[in-house]
Amino acid sequence: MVDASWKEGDAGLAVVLVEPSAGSSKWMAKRCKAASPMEAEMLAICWALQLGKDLGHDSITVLTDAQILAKSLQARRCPPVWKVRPLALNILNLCSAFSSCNFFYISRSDNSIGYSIAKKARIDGHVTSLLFREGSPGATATGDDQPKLKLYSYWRSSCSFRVRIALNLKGLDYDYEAVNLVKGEQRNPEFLKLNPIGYVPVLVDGDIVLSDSFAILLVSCSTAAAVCCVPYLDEKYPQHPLLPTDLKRKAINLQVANIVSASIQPLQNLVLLSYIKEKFGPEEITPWVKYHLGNGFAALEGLLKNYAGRYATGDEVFLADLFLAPQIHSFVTRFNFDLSQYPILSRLNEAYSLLPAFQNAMPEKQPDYPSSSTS
Ligand SMILES: N[C@@H](CCC(=O)N[C@@H](CS)C(=O)NCC(=O)O)C(=O)O
Repeated sequence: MVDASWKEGDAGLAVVLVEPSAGSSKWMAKRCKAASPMEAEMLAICWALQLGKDLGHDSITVLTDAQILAKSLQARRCPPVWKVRPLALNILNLCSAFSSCNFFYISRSDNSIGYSIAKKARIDGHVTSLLFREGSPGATATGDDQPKLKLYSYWRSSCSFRVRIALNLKGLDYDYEAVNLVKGEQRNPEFLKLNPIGYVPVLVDGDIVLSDSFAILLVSCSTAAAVCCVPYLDEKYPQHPLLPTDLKRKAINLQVANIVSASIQPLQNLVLLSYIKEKFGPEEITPWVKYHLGNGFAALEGLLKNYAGRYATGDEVFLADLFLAPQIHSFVTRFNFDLSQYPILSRLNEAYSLLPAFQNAMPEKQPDYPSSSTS
């Protein structure tokens, strides 16, 4: 599978080499110059053919989302754009190295991994080594030879909910390890070894233990560019990037995420509410939560006025949405507050409810969701 991302002369090329007999795939990406999107796509095709040839393959099938290109090359014709004729001849020449060489069209949505990798390569020239993987090419793969991800989670935890959405968006399979916060399992010595502060979520990825949703979603800083903070999951699993490339939108995503995770969620955390209940009485909980969540929601509503599209910062799902959906869900279902005074947040909530990655991350869908809602 090949794809290319192009903007103003810069291109990112991606090749996902699938070897069905070995049941494995290799993902590669690089940045280069190209005069047009079509030229970029053709450079990606050339690269794939060259790789196939170097690896000694006898037959090859190239899947591209450039429909006209696939059709022309399959018919061994040059595409109807004279500027790319030399490249087309190069491709057709490379074809003759194989006993069978086919070109087929693949839809953009079926080629989403290739697109994400190519886009990342265009923006971040250092991605080549990061993106070399082996394993199944499917969007769900973490790699055949890698241990499955394990997520320590609690059904109602909004911080775990954020990570569940991200894993679903990236199509990453994981084992769900329930930690019952109401029973105090987060303070078991075994769990404290994973996260000394006794909070979920914790994500175990091979020998890496990430015990904070921020660590999982945000803090791995790329050495490639000082300005670019690449989320851990994006760096390791580039499909469906969590941050936009546009600097302003990226900043807004980080701002929303930080408002939710630093200035709203901690004020509703179980450990704090238990403390308030014990020190000041149970009747103090609702006014406390209402006051602080109200402040936070008003700020978010104002902030998003200038950015929201179908989702928080435009028409694509990004980090801000991963933090907003769980926070809104707990506002409505855990505390039974009225969301209608926040029209943008209400609309976003509706939009999230239609997305499978969000639906499947919902508290009600988790294996530890209690059959009676007493927990
Ligand atoms: N900054 C942490 C906060 C984690 C957190 O507060 N987790 C809550 C659930 S959303 C928790 O485990 N609370 C346990 C308790 O209050 O005892 C993160 O983003 O992961």
